[in-house]
Amino acid sequence: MYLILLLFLGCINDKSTKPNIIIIFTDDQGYADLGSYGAVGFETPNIDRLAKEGIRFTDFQVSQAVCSASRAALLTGAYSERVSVRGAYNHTSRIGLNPNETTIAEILKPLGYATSIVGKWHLGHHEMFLPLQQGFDEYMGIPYSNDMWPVDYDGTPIENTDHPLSFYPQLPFYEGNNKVEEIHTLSDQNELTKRYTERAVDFINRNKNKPFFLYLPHSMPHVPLGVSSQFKGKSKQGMYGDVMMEIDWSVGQIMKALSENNLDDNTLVIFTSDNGPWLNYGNHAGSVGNLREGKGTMWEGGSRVPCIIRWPEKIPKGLVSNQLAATIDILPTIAAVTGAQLPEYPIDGINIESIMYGDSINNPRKEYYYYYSGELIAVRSGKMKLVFPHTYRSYEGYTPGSDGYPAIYEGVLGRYALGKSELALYDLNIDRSEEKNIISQYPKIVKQLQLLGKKARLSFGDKLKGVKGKEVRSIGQLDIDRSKSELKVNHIGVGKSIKLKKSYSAKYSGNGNNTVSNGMLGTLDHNDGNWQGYKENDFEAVIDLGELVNINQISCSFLQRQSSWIFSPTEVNISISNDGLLFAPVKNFYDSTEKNPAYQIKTFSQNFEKFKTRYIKVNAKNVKVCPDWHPGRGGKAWLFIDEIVIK
Ligand SMILES: [Ca+2]
Ligand SMILES: [Ca+2]
Repeated sequence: MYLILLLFLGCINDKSTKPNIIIIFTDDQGYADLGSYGAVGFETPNIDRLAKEGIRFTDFQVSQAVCSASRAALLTGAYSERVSVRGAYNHTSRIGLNPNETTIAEILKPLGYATSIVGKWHLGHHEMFLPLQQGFDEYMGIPYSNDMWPVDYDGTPIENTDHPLSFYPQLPFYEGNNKVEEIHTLSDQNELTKRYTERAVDFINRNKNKPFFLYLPHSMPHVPLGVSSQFKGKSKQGMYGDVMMEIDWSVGQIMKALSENNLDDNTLVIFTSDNGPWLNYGNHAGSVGNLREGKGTMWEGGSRVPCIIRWPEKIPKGLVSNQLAATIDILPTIAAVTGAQLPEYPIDGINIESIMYGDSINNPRKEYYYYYSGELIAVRSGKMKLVFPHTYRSYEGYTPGSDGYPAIYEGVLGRYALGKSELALYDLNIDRSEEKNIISQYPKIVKQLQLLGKKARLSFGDKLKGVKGKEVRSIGQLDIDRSKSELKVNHIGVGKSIKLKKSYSAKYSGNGNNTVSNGMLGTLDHNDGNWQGYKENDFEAVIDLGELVNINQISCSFLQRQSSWIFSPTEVNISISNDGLLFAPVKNFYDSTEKNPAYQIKTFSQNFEKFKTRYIKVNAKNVKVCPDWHPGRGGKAWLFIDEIVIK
């Protein structure tokens, strides 16, 4: 009886002590933009209090220094590359975090947690990708970034359709699965932090009697900055400081709500940022302190963010950890402290409870991969970071913008300089600024890190080396994709010799020279390795069948994915020859380049009766530059081909 009672009590106890979880995720906030991390010109007393009463990390990493990718990693506990989320989605995106992926909200739901997201989602804005389909009970906020709207940098609404920003529709604001409002002006943006905060506090009050998970990805301090009248002009730094002070106020309101509901001790609060500051906005961007570069790069200024975790019941006060840890570690750590099941499919995060409780010597995380948009930029082992040769967006050597405007570089508003890095080794213990390349001093470590790079590439691939990863899972697609069984086609041209007139891009090389005669078709994903990309160039290939062969069909297919600047051809010409010298045209297709956000594979196919030939030439015309209605107007356009099928 006693034992049964104990078990029974144990059960009750377990349920009542499941900690509440709150993740506050700021947007584009720099490493040094909190009092406890050295902020200059403004104060953040409420967030500093979290640090004093919990643990503060000094070497905390995001998976990729850009919005969508970073959020995918936080919510799934997997490297962004594993779940194929890259870059920052906008209203034209036809993809999203795959609904099959398991988020933090979804591991907590079976334990009876109430779950809410308040703020910016950015993992796909079509209904199948929205938070309610990823484990959240409620959602209020914007689906992508607050600068994706038809408003000029000075706040003037854009009516002139020639303006590049007129590409965007009005910024939608969602409640659940529905758009309920639009954000039209800077004064609308001024209210966002306050509105999010009120909703977050309301959620806490409504759910004080059961465990809850609150995910609060603020829209701020991402440009265009917005701050309520209560904080306007309050900081010495200017508008950015004002915005940070309001975010700090917001944290104070949340802590107040916890304490008023007696939830203070049993709530685990995490405060961190999605990536480093967008430095070309100058005084409207944050600060990296002494770190190198910022958002959009995997130098520490882009990837390293502040992170504070407070949980009075378990975490000792005032800890500072210099251990390597990352946003991907949050999911497994939450799973460990709540007893939640880990996702069914492999993830990359590690339970860092031991660090959280004060172990400053042992680190369960030994290594880390720095990826950016499919490129393996660097690898870490302990404090050693090996950076691979790559080019990157650089903020150095030119004057940043100011007061809401980005920098002008080479006469173009918002353009970045191009940085170039050689193979370099940095010891982040003594050189956080990544200034001293010490590669020649540590050949053994370099060798070891090169092996780690190999391991990373095997798992997640590397566009810099043209390698495909074995562990990559597919992105969620709105459009119907080719099924796997359709991808392999057997036809007469497979393995036959092929001559290409113009060279394909090294970045989208497919399977090299024989890509269009290897019997493999592509999917809607332009990164799947089966597509060959031509930048500005036309495509022209001659296939030699080796002898005169009877054929009855020639077809070829091209990808249309306009949001990635990939357009189907304006013209496809097929001609044939018996000697390889004199070609006779057999079919010309003409196609227009209409605005079409759908991802499509366009096939051009011609049938023949009793027809013999040895050489087949296919020429496809690239649209060359993005049309006027496209955001990349005037920029070099892509043509993607996967196969010339001969039957
Ligand atoms: Ca961001
Ligand atoms: Ca192929």
